[in-house]
Amino acid sequence: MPSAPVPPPVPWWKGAAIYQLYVRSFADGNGDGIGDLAGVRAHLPYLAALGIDAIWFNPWYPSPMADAGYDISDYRSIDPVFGTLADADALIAEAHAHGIRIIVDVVPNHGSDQHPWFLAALAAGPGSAERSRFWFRPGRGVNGSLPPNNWQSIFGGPAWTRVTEADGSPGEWYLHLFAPEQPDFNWASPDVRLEFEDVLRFWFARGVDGIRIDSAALLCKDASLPDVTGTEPPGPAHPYTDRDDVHLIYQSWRAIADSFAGRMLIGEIWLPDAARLARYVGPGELHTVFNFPYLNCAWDAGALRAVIDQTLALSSGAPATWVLSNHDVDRVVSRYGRADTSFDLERRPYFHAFPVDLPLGTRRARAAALLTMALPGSVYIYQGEELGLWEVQDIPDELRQDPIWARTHGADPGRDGCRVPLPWSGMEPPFGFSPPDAAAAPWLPQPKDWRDLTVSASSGNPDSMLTLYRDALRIRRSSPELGDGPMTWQPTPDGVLAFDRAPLGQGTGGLRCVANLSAAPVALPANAVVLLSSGPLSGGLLPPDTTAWLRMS
Ligand code: TEU
Ligand code: CA
Repeated sequence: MPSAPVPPPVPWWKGAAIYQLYVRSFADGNGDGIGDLAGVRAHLPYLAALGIDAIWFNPWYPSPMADAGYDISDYRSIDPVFGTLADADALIAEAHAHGIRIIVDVVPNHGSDQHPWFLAALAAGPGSAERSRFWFRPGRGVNGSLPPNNWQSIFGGPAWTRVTEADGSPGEWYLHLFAPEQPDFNWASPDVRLEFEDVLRFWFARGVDGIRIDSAALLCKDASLPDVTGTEPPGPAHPYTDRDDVHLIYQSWRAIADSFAGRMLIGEIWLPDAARLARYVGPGELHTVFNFPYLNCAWDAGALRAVIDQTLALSSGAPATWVLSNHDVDRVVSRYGRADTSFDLERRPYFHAFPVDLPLGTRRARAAALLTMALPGSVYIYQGEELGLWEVQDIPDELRQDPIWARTHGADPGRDGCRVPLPWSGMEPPFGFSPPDAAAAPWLPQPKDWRDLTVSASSGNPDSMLTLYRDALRIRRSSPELGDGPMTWQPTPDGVLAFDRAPLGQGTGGLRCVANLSAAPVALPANAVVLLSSGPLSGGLLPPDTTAWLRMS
């Protein structure tokens, strides 16, 4: 008798809850004021108890830290400030023992100006093979004193910096879409392609379960380096964003990932056009991409529903990802406490000009957390979101670290406000981030008022954000309806979102999520048991800015 066919295993990332861990700001093991791998290892039980399935680490490689580690000088090691490769190996093994998978950040668009290839390119001079791995060009104008074209750095200022040649003369210019310390690699160079394929294999062989690809739509450039007019849409005609040839790179990366079992590729791609975004998760390419339209969306039922529908329609079989926050954007409790609750990282000063109503923002962030964790697919949680940390907008100028601040001459405050070290315990800074005998203060100052948001203060508190995240993640893990699978919208009054999650093939019913974004309380269905709600019900009604998870009978 033939046995019943065994269904193929569901890939682990399809419904995973993934914790984004920004190492510099997570926990400092050795007291130098900077988070490190020892600090992460000491707190793995915290992450296991939180109920996450995987950790994505922001770059942990050797780096001069001109852009907090996104300027990498060695893609196969660990920065000494964070630890050693042996620490990383131990951390990967310990995380796996907790059932937690590991995703690492790979930055292929650019390296560090201290990367051996860039130093070799400087030394070798114009026309050399070493320079062909980057974008070196003579300048325009008299004596080549003007940049080769009009491209601007995403961090402000020109995207070109002039070098001094070995003989001391003013020389060629090199391209950097970000800071000058981050020269762009030339992806037309076979050396570059082979190098990164090898970097992928290096980390997969060490047991890493996934790769987050930084600035993934920017790698390929029009080799004629034309001026931009600012009207080119991302795509084949754009000189450097979302060009067609970038897909060939990810097809070969996918083949490498598939040659190891169960490894995942996620792209960081900021594209306004959902159809172009969807191409990256087409057949034979990336497994998932970050859902930035969802992150940028206002706290508005109609707008959110449109983004959710668009996300699910365009994922072409790839699991959706849901992300409220990351290390580049304002913290969610601050965003939702402003009169404009949308976000756009290119207009940060506009958003920072609004006053923040923190209690309102926190109530909405709680509701958004339950809405997000109920949607079909995987969810990303940026460290500190589970504590309800706010954007620190009043960091003294002289302590700001983000190159965006300096390169825009203070016009854009940059991203330091979402990168402030986590508060773990105690009544005053460093709130257990560093050991008691620490030699240095945390690398960014923590607000005194975070004493109420520490992990210790939150742990015993039934009303804390941490308790909500722990409860939600526990229910999400133990409910087959949640994570990957279908969803069905339910009819609702204006400003209310409601949908059912049911296990595949079982129709509707099961678990219902109701989010009230309207100004009036709404009734909940009679045939429901409330499993969890982001705030107290009042007289059996769901108040404004509150979400509930219901078990339907
Ligand atoms: O961010 C990429 C980035 O800055 C995008 O937001 C950019 O605005 C977009 O690609 C423009 O089209 C990543 C990292 O997340 C960030 O922390 C780094 O600073 C940056 O790359 C450079 O590595
Ligand atoms: Ca440290």
